[in-house]
Amino acid sequence: ERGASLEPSHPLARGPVASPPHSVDAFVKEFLRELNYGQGVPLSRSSLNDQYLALARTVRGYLTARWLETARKRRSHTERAVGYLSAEYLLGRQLDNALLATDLTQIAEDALHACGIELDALRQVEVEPGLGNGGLGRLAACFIDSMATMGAPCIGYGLRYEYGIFKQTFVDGRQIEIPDNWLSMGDPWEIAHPEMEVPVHFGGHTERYVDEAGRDRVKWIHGWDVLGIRYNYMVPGYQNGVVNTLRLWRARATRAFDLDIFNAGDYAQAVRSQTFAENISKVLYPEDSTPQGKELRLQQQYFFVACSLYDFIKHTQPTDFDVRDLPERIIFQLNDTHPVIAIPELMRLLVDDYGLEWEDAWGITRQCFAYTCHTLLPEALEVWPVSLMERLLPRHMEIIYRINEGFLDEVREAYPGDELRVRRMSIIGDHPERSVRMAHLATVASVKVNGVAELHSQLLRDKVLNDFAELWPDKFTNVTNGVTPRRFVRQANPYLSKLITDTIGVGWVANLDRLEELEVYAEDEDFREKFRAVKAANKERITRVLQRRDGIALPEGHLLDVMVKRLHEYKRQSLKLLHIVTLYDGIISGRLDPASVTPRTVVFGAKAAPGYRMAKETIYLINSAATVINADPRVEGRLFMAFPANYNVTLAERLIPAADLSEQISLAGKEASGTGNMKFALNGALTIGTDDGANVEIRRLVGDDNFFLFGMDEPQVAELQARGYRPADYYETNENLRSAINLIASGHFTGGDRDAAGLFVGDLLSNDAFLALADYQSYMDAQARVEAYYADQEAWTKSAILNVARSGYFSSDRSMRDYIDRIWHVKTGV
Ligand code: CJB
Repeated sequence: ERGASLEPSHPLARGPVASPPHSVDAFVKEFLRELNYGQGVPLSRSSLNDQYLALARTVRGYLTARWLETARKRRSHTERAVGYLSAEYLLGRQLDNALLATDLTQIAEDALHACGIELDALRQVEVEPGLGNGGLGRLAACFIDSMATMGAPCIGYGLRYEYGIFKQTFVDGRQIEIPDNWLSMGDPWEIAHPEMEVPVHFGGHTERYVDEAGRDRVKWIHGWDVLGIRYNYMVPGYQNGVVNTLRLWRARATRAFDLDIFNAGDYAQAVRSQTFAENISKVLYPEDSTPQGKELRLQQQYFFVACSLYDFIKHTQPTDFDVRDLPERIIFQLNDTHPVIAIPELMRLLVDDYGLEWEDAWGITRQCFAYTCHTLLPEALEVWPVSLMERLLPRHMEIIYRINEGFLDEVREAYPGDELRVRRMSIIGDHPERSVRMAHLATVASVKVNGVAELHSQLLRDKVLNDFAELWPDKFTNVTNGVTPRRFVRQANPYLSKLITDTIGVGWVANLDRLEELEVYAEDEDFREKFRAVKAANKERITRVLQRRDGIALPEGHLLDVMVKRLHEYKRQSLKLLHIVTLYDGIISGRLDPASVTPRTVVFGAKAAPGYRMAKETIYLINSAATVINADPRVEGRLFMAFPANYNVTLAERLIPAADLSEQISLAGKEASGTGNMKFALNGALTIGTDDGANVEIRRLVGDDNFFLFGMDEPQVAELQARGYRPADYYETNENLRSAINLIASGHFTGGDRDAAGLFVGDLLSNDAFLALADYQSYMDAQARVEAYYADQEAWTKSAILNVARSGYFSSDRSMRDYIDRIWHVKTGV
């Protein structure tokens, strides 16, 4: 019998078909179907990878039903959405998050058990997609999670790098980078659409012409093209039935390249030019907070942004959509300057392709973007040489010039005769070469410009973008960063989660302010004991993880002191090293009785940009010091250093819940926010930190008694630098400091090789751009306060509980609420 044909209006054709039922039996059936028909193996012959892929696809099936349903609902209304434009998404593993979002964790565990498989074994198979460098990329991942959980319309746009952030290993203590071939076993979470090709153009030149209506127009005669291929990822909200989209682009050569190959005499050369096009989405640039100014990087930026704007207009809007309505439909959030080339791209689309008048197009464009700045380091603000722009994107360069003309007219009108100011504010800079200042372009075109913590936003207004804040005071705002409590508490810390849920109910996972209900339990002895048991269990867990993963044997019963973040001079891993070396030096020189030292394990995790020499030297010195200190019997086991290689999201999820002490020791005025600091506080670590970034807000909320503050504040730093900073002054006058530096310089940690420590020591003594020596004594004093406080476990535990109870503010749900209220004005609840 033949089935009835499905008209497009037929309910089954309009889909989605119902989600599979939430039962162990149904899950087993789906899983076996994926294994048999998807992987093509029976259970009895399946590999771990087969099982993982089948499991992931099973869970994806449950998500897909919700995803289609979310899309269906959204199609029927025309409300504004957020287009989050980010060159990085540091997602972390997907499986657990998807299980939690769909409330399938227990069912999956039971179902797999029935098949003789342990869920935990399959969890380990997943390779995390490392499509980001650090804080900025992880923030993007937290934000899209929160938008889905709030039921807010948001589509994330980015790049599907074939190679993510490099894998770090150590050879003789030195960092070696290994390519991260994360797709080699297949990615079950992506849905590819090779048929969805978006053309992207580069190079060539422009020509003027007069159109039928007699108007002057510009045509871009392209030099070469690539195609953008769409890859969708589902972004599930937490148990609310909403699934949003993350859309990442992959570059593919056009058929013109294929044809070239066919016609070319030089087959090999022709294939090479195909590779050239596909290189665009090949690899994530591993520099963090320091732009590299490489041509391929600009190609990446333009590529993903051009694909995304085209996709939004052509593929997500009705066919009769009028581009003049764009501001009602979309707000593009620029995650730092990486996607800022979207501004001239939208102008180009509106003026050249849709034939709008310049002023109309500019009026629209100025409503469609908002810009987040993530730095205060002036050298970290991206600039692109005009010569490169002209070669790669000639039409965009013209558009930027014209935007700049109009903008500088505005400046001249507001400040007649102030040509110095005009030059400072210009989108085009002249030194050291003529270049486009992407942060200026972003600021000019955006509805709002925000920093990522209160102090950072204030310094943006007062310093980095001061001229702009004077001209447009209302444009500037703050949105303090946040982290998703689903991944970083609920998943990462199941023991603490259970304790919290048993105590105040489960509502906190989607409403983190409710953690304040824990406040009263800080005074409850029984609760404190349970809280300590959670910490102890998390320490046991990280001990197992580090043993298995790195062969590191953590000692028992130590204060666990953790510094994990990218290796950067401004973050001052050097200062942490000086602290440990000072303790060690004190012990071996007999000035410090080892019995008086609090047993402490210091864990570092940090990747250095491959070309960042000082950062790599610091890694080498930390590893060298670890080898020597850990092996020295004079220490009597009271100091231990661990530096597991390849710190990533997966390790963070294991390590942070076990920490007692969180190291947030950047020079005041340099760390825009920090988000690791929030994760530690939420998991009950106390912070030792400077008055920098979001530390300021953490300290205000958790209270001075529950935070170890040290170091100069930003005005003091500015003052010292204005006076003239001489690190040698501190070396000469501080005996412990001098002795510690001398020990490093003597080659004690580097097998007698003085040169091996030379760069590090030389820089500290003659330059020390981030004032580590100036903050040294204050840091040592604060560490002494840590030791004294830790000796009173009841007091320490109270403080740790209060850190958890008072950190609900740092949920990325709250950050999203702030963006929505102050910048995006989109509706939530679908
Ligand atoms: N950040 O991770 C990066 N990469 C950059 O290129 C610039 C800044 C970091 O962004 C985080 C999220 O806003 C901040 O918390 C962090 O302070 C900042 O360094």
